[in-house]
Amino acid sequence: MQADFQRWISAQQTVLEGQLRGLLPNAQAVPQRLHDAMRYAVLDGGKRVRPLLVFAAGELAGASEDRLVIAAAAVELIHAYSLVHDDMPCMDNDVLRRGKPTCHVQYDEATALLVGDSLQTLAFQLLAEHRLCDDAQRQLDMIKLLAVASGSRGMAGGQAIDLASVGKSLTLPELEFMHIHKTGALIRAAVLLGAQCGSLAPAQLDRLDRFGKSIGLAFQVVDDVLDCEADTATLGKTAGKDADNEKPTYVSLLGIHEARNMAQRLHGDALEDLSGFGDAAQRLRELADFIVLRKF
Ligand code: GRG
Repeated sequence: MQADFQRWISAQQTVLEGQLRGLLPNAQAVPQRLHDAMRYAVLDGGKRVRPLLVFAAGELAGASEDRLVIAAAAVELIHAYSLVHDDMPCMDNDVLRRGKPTCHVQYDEATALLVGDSLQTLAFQLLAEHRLCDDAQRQLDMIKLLAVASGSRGMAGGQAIDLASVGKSLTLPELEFMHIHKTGALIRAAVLLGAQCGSLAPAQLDRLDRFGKSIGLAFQVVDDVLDCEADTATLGKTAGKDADNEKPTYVSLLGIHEARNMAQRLHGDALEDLSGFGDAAQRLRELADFIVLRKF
């Protein structure tokens, strides 16, 4: 990874972390246990890929950082909520996340459920109470964009299909449909929210939308490969869960070699979608490389 890109990532992660610390309820505020658990689930962990996409797309669209950091925080709160719920015994039943005990293990199931609920609503509270752009209608559209990407037509819907597909074999289009929703929808929303904090022509937004779709799916294909190839310590979550849970994945359907090829093809598509943007899209290109080449 280029040193300059590494510095940019660290700087953006620090800005986001500071904002999240201030935006999350204080752990001493009643109800302390819930607030403490919310902070446990969000702070000091994760790659922050979705916020980084918000920042990079926003940079391309000339958005100001004070607006981008709110959109980035909202997307990360939705992501953190989804991880907390996904780890619960009624879903993936996992004990390790981001290198530490999952929320329901560290606290309890009822608290974890409420943590997810509260993180999700906090995300929308932030989008409603901070100015993200100069046009009120566009801001409402942005809130709707995140709601649709998170709900039954997006991430939660993809998760429902994922849960229903355990032990079944899916066709490639069915697997793609599931992952475009479960993982891809929020990644795509991150790109578009960042872009809409700034100003781009409709045709440029369309290109970024296509970029978000390709890189969102590439993220999941790489996730499937890493689940097979990386170890638990590197991932910070239990490796090999997909096979153990008899979940259809790109690896189980295509084999590891073809899955890697597919990630490369999607990476190429994503870079192609950025081709008209010149240097302004450099951070998005670097993030696309990072998503496809990552080892964790
Ligand atoms: C519970 C509504 C609901 C949805 C859950 C996101 C999700 C849907 C489940 C997580 C399970 C999983 C492993 C999905 C595959 C892709 C993914 C989202 C991985 C985790 O994201 P990273 O790698 O995690 O960005 P960090 O910890 O780096 O933020």
